[in-house]
Amino acid sequence: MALAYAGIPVEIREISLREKPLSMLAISPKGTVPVLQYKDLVLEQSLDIMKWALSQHDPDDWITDENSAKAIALINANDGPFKKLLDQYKYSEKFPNINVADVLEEALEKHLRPLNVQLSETKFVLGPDLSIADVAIFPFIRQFHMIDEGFFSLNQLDALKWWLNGCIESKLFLSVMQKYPVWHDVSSEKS
Ligand SMILES: N[C@@H](CCC(=O)N[C@@H](CS)C(=O)NCC(=O)O)C(=O)O
Repeated sequence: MALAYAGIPVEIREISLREKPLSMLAISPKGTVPVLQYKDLVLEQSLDIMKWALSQHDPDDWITDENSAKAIALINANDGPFKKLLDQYKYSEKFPNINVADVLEEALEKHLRPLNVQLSETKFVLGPDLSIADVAIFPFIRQFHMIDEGFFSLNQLDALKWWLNGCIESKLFLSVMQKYPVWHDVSSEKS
């Protein structure tokens, strides 16, 4: 989304995580996606890719000197502790010693409710305008919501649900959230 918003043309190579292309591992041996390659630059973290895209072009001020500290703090809370809870919830069979009810309680009290309170006051997580924090966080909230769509209503997370719907229905998200053909290195040799 950040790349599209910044107007940076990219060749998207969708990959199979079960069969990672050697061309990808050659530039990024850690083997996670996304990876961005531009000339000699290789970025291996989503947030680094977002920040780089915005450093090229950020017409609506998604990140500014004023909002960046708060944005990064929210994104770190999301990418660290919330992502851990999301994985425990989403792949609960892999965590037999963890009680899903405890996971949900912690996600609710430490992450979802505070976001809901903020979003009851402002349209976006940092204030009246969309920022890097909204775009970095909502895909994880979307995944959480997809596991049990009744959970948000049950827990009166109405503002959070409203915000999430707005993000999911946005032109920008719809424009990038498409199915792409899976890249195979051999096809590059053929073409
Ligand atoms: N912190 C990294 C996380 C990247 C990550 O874990 N990506 C997952 C897919 S969402 C992955 O590539 N996993 C590798 C695998 O499953 O083999 C980022 O934001 O870029």
